[in-house]
This record gives sequence, structure tokens and C-alpha cells, in this order.
Amino acid sequence: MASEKSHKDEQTHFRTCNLCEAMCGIVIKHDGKKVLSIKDDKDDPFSKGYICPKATALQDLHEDSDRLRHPVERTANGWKEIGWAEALDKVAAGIQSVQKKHGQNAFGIYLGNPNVHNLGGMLTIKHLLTSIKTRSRFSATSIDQLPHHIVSMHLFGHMLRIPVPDVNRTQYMLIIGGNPLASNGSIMTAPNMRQKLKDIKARDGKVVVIDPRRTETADIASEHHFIRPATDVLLLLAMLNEIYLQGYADKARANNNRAAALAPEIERIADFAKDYSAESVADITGISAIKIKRLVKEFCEAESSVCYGRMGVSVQEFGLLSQYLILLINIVTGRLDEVGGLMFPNPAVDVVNNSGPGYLGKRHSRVSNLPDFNGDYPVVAMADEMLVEGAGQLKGFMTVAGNPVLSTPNGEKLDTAFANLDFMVAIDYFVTETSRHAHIILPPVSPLERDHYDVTFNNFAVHNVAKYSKALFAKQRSAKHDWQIYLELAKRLDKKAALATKVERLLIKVLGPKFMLDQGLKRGPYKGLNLKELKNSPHGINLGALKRMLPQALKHKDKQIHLNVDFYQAD
Ligand SMILES: Nc1nc2c(c(=O)[nH]1)N[C@H]1C(S)=C(S)[C@@H](COP(=O)(O)OP(=O)(O)OC[C@H]3O[C@@H](n4cnc5c(=O)[nH]c(N)nc54)[C@H](O)[C@@H]3O)O[C@H]1N2
Ligand SMILES: Nc1nc2c(c(=O)[nH]1)N[C@H]1C(S)=C(S)[C@@H](COP(=O)(O)OP(=O)(O)OC[C@H]3O[C@@H](n4cnc5c(=O)[nH]c(N)nc54)[C@H](O)[C@@H]3O)O[C@H]1N2
Ligand code: SF4
Ligand SMILES: [Mo]
Repeated sequence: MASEKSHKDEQTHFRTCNLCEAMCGIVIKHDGKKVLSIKDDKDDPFSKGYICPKATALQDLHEDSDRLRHPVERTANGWKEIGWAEALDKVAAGIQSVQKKHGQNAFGIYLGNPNVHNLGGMLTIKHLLTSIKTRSRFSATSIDQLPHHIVSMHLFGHMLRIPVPDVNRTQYMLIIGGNPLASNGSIMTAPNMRQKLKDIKARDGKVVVIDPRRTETADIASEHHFIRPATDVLLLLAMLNEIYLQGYADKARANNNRAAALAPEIERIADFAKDYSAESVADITGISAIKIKRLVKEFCEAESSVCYGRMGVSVQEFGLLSQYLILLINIVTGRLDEVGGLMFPNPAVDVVNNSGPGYLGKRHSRVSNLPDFNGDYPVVAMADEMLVEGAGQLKGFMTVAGNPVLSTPNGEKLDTAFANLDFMVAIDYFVTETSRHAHIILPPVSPLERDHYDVTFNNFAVHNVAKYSKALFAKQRSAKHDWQIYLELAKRLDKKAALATKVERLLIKVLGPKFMLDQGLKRGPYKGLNLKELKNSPHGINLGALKRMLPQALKHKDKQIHLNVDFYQAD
């Protein structure tokens, strides 16, 4: 840790931490070369002085002598530093050689989680993907938030149109399989969840946690109920059934349930869970019928309430159906798009209108026949695609900001699979369990050397806000940003199609992702907001509490909610 003493060249830098989804504002004291301290920014309109212990890791990460500053090539005598031009040429040649010999899709790519915390990366990754032209794509999505994308695509017409709990105003929060006190929240960008949950209790509201473990969140909740792992789907079915049996769905309809009125198939939901009584699921879930009935009653009678489910729900066998049921419970009780319920953020850069809606099962993986989502196959298919011989077998691979040997199921198998590839490259600034298999590692700059605006997580923020952080330190001339690595590779792999137009290419090259961000802000929902204004507001701009967004948030052409009952009933 840096010393607290004042320093003669001390300067102050405000930024948003990019290490998790919470987007906390931090104040960095520095002397132009070195970080002196990292603290919370009390004037940040979003985090209001909250940070977690990880914020100071930005300094550790920046100074870590193990962090790669130059491309490295694996040799018989260990890692050898090489120049950028040589490294990029070799990587492009390696990719092309695999594709020429074994086919376009014999080269695969995995995008890891930090991609979505990286402004330049987010705005330019499509250029790398189009230039590699492979259908063998994987990402961390399938070991994380995939069910959220699928249900939102079905119901609201876009995979990113995901509603979040209005934690700042709710009177009753039901948390299923999430531990925001440890994780700092997910698909719910909400710094200082400890305070937010305490506030719910302080205003006579209730926080209820359903988790097989006594978690940090359970510890401060009003109630915690243990559940037998992977049985949440049954609890949720029984809850939905009880909502109808106790007459709360009808009550919500009589009370002008706007979301239900937008869903033509809503009448079918009354029967959706009719076979699942509270009594019938009690033994298997470990939650008694009396408790389930009481949970439903309290949820429905609270002035406002929200049901939220996260990782513990998403990654179980019926994760998709569970996330669907969570949406249904919020919809039929009139909690969707209402204050204190599940609401749609309205971010300054509209990612929904700047991306495709998503699609499911257009193709299936070669070996295990698993469906893709939006062009990504599930990561569990990855190792077999490399190990099982035959036409279409993966012979080359690129990981971008990911460590799938650690983060995906059966990592040992993937470890073996990576070791068998003809060519592998990792875009990462560490030698990891995964990147150690690469022939070449291309390291980007540290987070403190780049501009930051959270394009992704403002879309999940529980309060609308816009914050821009300039790079704290100028990068070394010899270093490259992730986006520069992508564009350099794209240029080498596909001279014609790499960038959409010559003009765009020139603008990105000269102005960087800043230019694209400025365009995104100007095209966004807040009139007059642009990069210049954000630069003039170092703590960020408060864009107000979440507002009702229906029906305009709906991306289906008919502006309705498509419940897709048949699809989920079959599951
Ligand atoms: N057992 C178990 N498995 C899990 C989970 C779990 O809780 N338990 N959680 C799951 C979840 S929610 C997720 S999101 C996934 C995450 O899975 P991954 O994304 O595969 O794993 P990470 O550890 O986040 O990988 C981060 C890698 O990116 C590098 N990196 C960091 N920042 C940057 C950057 O700016 N640029 C580049 N190029 N590289 C960077 C780091 O050095 C690191 O090697 O894991 C999933 N797997
Ligand atoms: N320090 C730190 N913070 C992080 C991350 C990190 O790597 N380190 N990763 C970040 C990322 S990428 C994400 S996605 C978020 C995840 O954020 P969260 O989803 O809030 O956190 P998890 O710890 O994955 O919480 C999952 C909870 O589900 C419970 N659970 C497990 N199985 C079941 C089940 O069958 N039913 C129910 N009801 N519950 C179950 C677990 O006991 C656990 O408490 O965390 C983020 N925050
Ligand atoms: S909660 Fe997340 S965003 Fe906030 S300081 Fe910690 S790591 Fe950074
Ligand atoms: Mo995640």
C-alpha cells in the first residue's frame, strides 16, 4: 500500500473501478508516475463513497512485475520477449495456417469475462471476430448469465433488455442464489449492497435469501431459507402456483397490471404450474409448504417487491426455466416495470439499439450437438471440439481475456486439449493456467493506462448514471491496448473487410474508442450528453432513478411481451 503522507507532486485522478460490475467511483492520488493511494470517491453520484478492498488491486495489477509488458513467445527454453510486429505477424500466420490446412472453423476463439469491462475491447471486438471468420466461438456467457439473455430475448425481444431489481426503493427483496455482499452484485450494478439491504430493513421492508449456504448476504437478511441445491425450479413453480391459488394474480390484474396487459399469453400462465403444489415440493426443496405460502403472501402484499435470482439459479440444470419463472413471478404480481420492482435501466449509451437481439440454436456443436446462442457454443463443448478427431476438429485457438482452464467445467480436460493444438494465442497480460499453452501471448496495457466508460454495466445499473475516466497514465509507446491488438490482427487477417469503412477505420485509429463512445452518447436517450460533457464531470453525471420503460423498452415489433409458453412448458 502506498503511504498516506502528502507528496509534493501529488495529483488527483477520479475514475470508475472496472474490476467488477458495481462501477464504484475511486480517487487515485498519484505523482504522475506512481499511484500513491486509491480511495473511495464520496462525490460519485452512484457509489457515494463505497469501494471494496479490490479497488486497491488496480495499483497491484499495474505494478505487478509478473504482468507482461511485451509479447512473449514460448520456446524450448521458456518464454522469450519478442517485438509487436513480429508477434502480430506470427499470430496472423498461425491462424491462417490452421484455417488453410483444416478449414475456417478449425480455429476457435473464447472470450472471457473482462472483455465486458473494457471500453475499447467492447467497441472493437467485432472487427477481430469478423476478420477471423470462424463459427467456432465460445465465451464465459454459458457459465454465467446465459439464461438471462435467453428469457429477455424471448419475452422482451432483445438479449440485453434485462430488467434489474430497483433495490433503492423496494420494500421486499427475494434473493435466490445470489450473494451480493461477497460478489458486489451481478446483473444488478449496485455498489454497497450491504447498505442498500440494510436500508430496505430500516424502512420496514424485508430481505429474504434462498441459498443452500449461510452466506454473507444471508447473515444480514431478514430471513434465510436453506434450499436443497438445484431444486429452485420446483420452489419457483410452487410459488407461481400459489400466487394464483391465493388470488394475487387476479388482484394485480384488477390493480392495472401493465406488464400483464402487454402479454397476450398471460391467461395460459394460470395453469403453467398447476401440478406443483407447495406441499408437493416441500420435501425435495427442504422448504415447508407453510413457509412457501407465507413467502408468497408477504411478497404479494408488500407495498413493492422484487424477486431476483443470480448465479446459484442460472447455472443449474433448470437454470433457464428458473429465470423464466422469476420473470413470470414478477410479471403476474405486477412488479415488472414498477417502482421497487424489477425495472429496465435507461443507459446513456444504448447497447440494446446498437446490437442484435440474439438467437438460439441456429447451429449445433459438432461433437456434443449443443445449441449455440448468438453465435457462441456452450463452453462445455470446447474440449471435445479439440480432442475428438474428424472433419471440423479445432486445431487452433485464441483466448481473449479468459482463463477457461480454471473457469470452465472439467478444466483438466481443456488443459490437455490446449496442449494438443497446432497453434494457440492468448490476449492476456498474465501467464495463466490457460495462456501457458499459447505459442504467443499478446499483452494489453493495464486498466490504469486506458480510458474507461462502462458500456455494459450501465445497462444493468440500479440508478441511471454516466461516468467517463481518462487513462491515468499514458501507455508506453511500446505497449498496445486490447483494441489496438484486435485491429492490428484484423488488418493482417482480412485486408478488405476488417473495418466496415475506410472512414471508420481512420477515425478509430486516430481517435480511438473515444470517438465511438462519443457517437454512442450523442445517439443515446439523453439529449445534449456527449463525451465533452462527461469529461467536464469527473465524478460522473446523475441521470436519475429508474423510470417506467414499458412499452417502449420492448423490442418485439408488436411492442408486446412474448411469453413463449410452449417453449418453457416443454422444458
Ligand atoms: N468453479 C467456478 N467456476 C466459475 C465460476 C465460479 O464461481 N466457480 N464463475 C463463473 C463466472 S460468473 C464467470 S464470469 C467465469 C469467468 O471466466 P473467465 O472469463 O474465463 O475467467 P477470468 O478468471 O475472469 O479470466 C480473466 C483473464 O483475463 C485476463 N484479463 C484481465 N483483464 C484483462 C484485460 O483487460 N484484457 C485482457 N486481454 N485480459 C485481461 C486475466 O489476466 C485472466 O487471465 O467463470 C465462471 N466459472
Ligand atoms: N471477489 C470477487 N467478486 C466477484 C467475482 C470474483 O471472481 N471475485 N466475480 C464476479 C462475477 S463474474 C459474477 S457473475 C458475480 C456473481 O455474483 P453472485 O451470483 O452474487 O455470486 P455467487 O457467489 O456466484 O453466488 C451464488 C450463490 O448461489 C448459491 N447457490 C449455489 N447453488 C445454489 C442452488 O442450487 N440454489 C440456490 N438458491 N443457490 C445456490 C451459492 O451458495 C452462492 O451463495 O460475482 C462477481 N464478483
Ligand atoms: S465493488 Fe467492484 S467496482 Fe467497486 S471497488 Fe470493488 S471491485 Fe471495484
Ligand atoms: Mo460472471
